[in-house]
Amino acid sequence: MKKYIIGNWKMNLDYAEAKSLLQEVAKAQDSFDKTAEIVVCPPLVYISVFHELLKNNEWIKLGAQNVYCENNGAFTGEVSPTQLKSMGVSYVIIGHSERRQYFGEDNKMLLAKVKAVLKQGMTPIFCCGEHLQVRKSNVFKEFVMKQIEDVLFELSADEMQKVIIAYEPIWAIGTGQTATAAQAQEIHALIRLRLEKQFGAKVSTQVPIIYGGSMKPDNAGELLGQKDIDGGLIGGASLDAESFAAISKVSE
Ligand code: 3PY
Repeated sequence: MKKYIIGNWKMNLDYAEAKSLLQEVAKAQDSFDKTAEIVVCPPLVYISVFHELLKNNEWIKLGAQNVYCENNGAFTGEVSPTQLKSMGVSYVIIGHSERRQYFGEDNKMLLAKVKAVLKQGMTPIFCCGEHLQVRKSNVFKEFVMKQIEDVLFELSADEMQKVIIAYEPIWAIGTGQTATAAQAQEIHALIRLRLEKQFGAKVSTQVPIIYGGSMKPDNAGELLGQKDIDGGLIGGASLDAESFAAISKVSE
């Protein structure tokens, strides 16, 4: 399966900085793995300008960090799937731990978002992962599986095979601490097994399961070398074109 190298810029960079980073990434094409799917997810406010800037660029795909579940209506401040679609967005991050934690997004809302994004032919990147306390309590496997079951097991097999799953242990986000390759692989393999039981072998082998949480050039090789790790959702390191490219290269 092809590797997915997805940059989550979060709420960083002013317009001049964001534009210049996108231009640096675009100029560095030769430094990226040509076989990988390269996606940038800038703050929503820059999506329309990025759509224009990427008009003649076929290898950088545009992603959004969030979306609402309705296509239009009185939802002040929200952005809809059809609006994103009309701006050339192909991927949408859904249920990042920061959205669950700070904006109270629950499973019911996340399922509605996943379905709304699929309906527009875009790819949801569904995030799951456990807090440090949960990891320490030793029920972390059940915890992550429940996040997946409560949302993704409501989908049909046909819908499921169009989703990307991102496993992001919360204790490794923005902390500089990364899950070891073995810790990440253990959960990725378990997710794949649960997908197989629920949707069958064909779907389970088709769904990319990517890792997020302080992925950097110096740990990416080991993580991406694992059998069930199909790419990275990259935070801080995606804010530097060279590091972002280097992460893609180690997966070549
Ligand atoms: C991180 O690596 O910090 C992320 O949260 C990526 O989404």
